[in-house]
Amino acid sequence: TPLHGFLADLPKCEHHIHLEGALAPSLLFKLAAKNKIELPTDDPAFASPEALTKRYTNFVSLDDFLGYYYIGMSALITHEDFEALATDYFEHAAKDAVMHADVFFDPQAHLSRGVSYETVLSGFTAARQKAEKNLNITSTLICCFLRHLPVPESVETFQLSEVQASFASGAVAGIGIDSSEVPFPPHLFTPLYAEAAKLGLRLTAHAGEEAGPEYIASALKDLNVTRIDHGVSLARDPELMARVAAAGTLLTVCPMSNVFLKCVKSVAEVPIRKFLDAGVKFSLNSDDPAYFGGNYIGANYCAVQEAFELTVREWEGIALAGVRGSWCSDVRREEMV
Ligand code: ES4
Ligand code: ZN
Repeated sequence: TPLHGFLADLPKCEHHIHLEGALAPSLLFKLAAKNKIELPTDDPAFASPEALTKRYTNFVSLDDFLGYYYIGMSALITHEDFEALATDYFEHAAKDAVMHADVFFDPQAHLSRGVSYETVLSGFTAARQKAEKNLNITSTLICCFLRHLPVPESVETFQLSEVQASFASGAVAGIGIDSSEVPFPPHLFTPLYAEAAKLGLRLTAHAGEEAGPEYIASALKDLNVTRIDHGVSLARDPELMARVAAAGTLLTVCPMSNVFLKCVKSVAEVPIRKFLDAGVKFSLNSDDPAYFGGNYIGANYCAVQEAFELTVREWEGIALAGVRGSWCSDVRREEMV
């Protein structure tokens, strides 16, 4: 790629990475063996890490991927498992010159398996502290709620004393919604976001990945989000796109994820040029790098460059929007500009 060295060294902020989506097949098999978790015996994809890696290149949809994503995380049991998972992510991020990452996690997917919130949070927190000290990567946690589960369950999880404590301490800075998008429109989660807003939490939501722009409009109007995760379908509604540009809402775009999950046929179909022309702010992100060909943030930057041949000035604009849109401290932000 032209600009390859420039893009590799460009300081990056990542805003759309599910820590559970950083679980590589090799670590998955290692943890399953250690924890005596039986992986499915009726799916040949689980014959070996190599077979699983190959299966991960053939997802047909978001829901097809999510089936593997939830099986994968069944191997995560102890504090050390969660710490190892997040450390693996931060080590990859360091190689791609990431300075700050706002990272998602899915507590309901662990609580339902009998893994405590304390185990998940303490494992991730240990990895974050080491990443800050050893790799100079700061990070913020975003607690995601699963939209395929009943809304009252998300509110109950949100109200748990240990979850509330993680908000009060600042360990978790914001909330999001993820998992199956259709038929679970954002407005269903209005009660959850109303509670989060009362606590002054940062608000984001996955929208416009498989669903149309009406899901993006609902996330903005009903949930009051300041970010949209994905947002690829925004370009189908120019009037809404102009409103998003005027509001300064950040889209956390994941180009290679969109290709792997068949939301688009190629990275060239992701409306990067339309967003630039309309003045929509966006960042580029890896989403679930271990499931999408081992493509971390740097590979996503390169794929966008190959498809769009952006200028150095355009890349500087993208990098700056990422710093300005990060949910880091203002002290850290000043260090990054
Ligand atoms: C996800 Cl790509 C994507 N979309 C929605 N939910 C998710 N959870 C993990 N990755
Ligand atoms: Zn995502």
